[in-house]
Amino acid sequence: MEKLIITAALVGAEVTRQQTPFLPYSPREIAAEAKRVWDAGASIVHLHMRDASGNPSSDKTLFAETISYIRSETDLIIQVSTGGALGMTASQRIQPVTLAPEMASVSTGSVNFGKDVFSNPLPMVREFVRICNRHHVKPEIEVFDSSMVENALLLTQEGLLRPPLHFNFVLGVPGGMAATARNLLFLLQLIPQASTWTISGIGRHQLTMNALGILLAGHVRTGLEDNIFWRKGELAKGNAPFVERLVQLAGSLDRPVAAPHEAREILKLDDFAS
Ligand code: KMH
Ligand code: ZN
Repeated sequence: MEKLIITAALVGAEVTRQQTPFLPYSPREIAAEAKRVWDAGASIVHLHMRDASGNPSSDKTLFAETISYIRSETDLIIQVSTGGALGMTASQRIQPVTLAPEMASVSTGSVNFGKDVFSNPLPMVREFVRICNRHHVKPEIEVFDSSMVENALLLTQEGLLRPPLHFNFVLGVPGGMAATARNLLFLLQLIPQASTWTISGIGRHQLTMNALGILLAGHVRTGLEDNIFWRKGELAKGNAPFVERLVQLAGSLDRPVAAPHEAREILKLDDFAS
C-alpha cells in the first residue's frame, strides 16, 4: 500500500475555547500546533483562522502570518480552507487562495450543517476552482454528501478540475452523510480510479473512520476541527496526540506514514504547481 498521508485540521471554524481550552487561535498558537503535529508525523495542515476574539476569520493577513511561521519551521503542506465559516461571503472565503498555498479545500455542493446550511452554489464553486487553478493550488474536494462527487465529476468534464482528483470525505456532520463504512464504500465507487482520497470522521466517528481509511488504502484527517474528545468524556490535549495515535495504529497495521515530500509525490502536487 501507498504510504499514509495524515492531515491535521488544527482549529476549524465552529469549535470554541468554551468547548476545549486546547484550541489554538492566534497565528503563533496555530503555527506552534502545526510544528507539534509535524513532529508527530502529519504532512498536511488544514487551516482556518481566528481573529483576536477567537471568531472565525478568512483575513488574508492572518493566513499570511501563520503560513510564514509554519514555513519557517516545517516543510508541511499548507492547505487553506475555502469553506471558512457558515455565513461568510464567497469573497471572504476565497481570500487565502490568493496567497498560493499548495492546496485548498473546496466543497463542490451545498449541504445542511446542523441547523444551518453550508452554501456552495455551483457558479461560486466554479469561480473558486478557477482561482485555485490561476494560483496553482490543488483543490481537496471536500465531500459532505455524494452529490458533491457528482458535481466534481461535472467540473472535471468541463475542464475546470484537473485529474488526478483528490477527495476528502467528511462523514458525520449532522445534515450530511453519516459516518458509516457503507457510505464510505459507496463513495469510493463513485470516484475516478486514479483519484486519491482522505477520510474525516466527525466527533466520536473520527478514530473509527480513520481506521477504515488506513485499512482501505486511503489517507486520513484528524484534529480538533472534527473532534475534541480523546475518548468518551475526556478532552484531547491538543492535535498532536491524535496524530501520534494514528501513527501508532498505522504502524501496527504495517502502513508506513508519508513525510511531506512523499505526500507531495502521492498527491502529484509538483505536477500541479507547474
Ligand atoms: N466550516 C464549515 C462550514 C472546509 O474547511 O473546506 C466548512 C468547512 C469546510 O470547514
Ligand atoms: Zn475546514
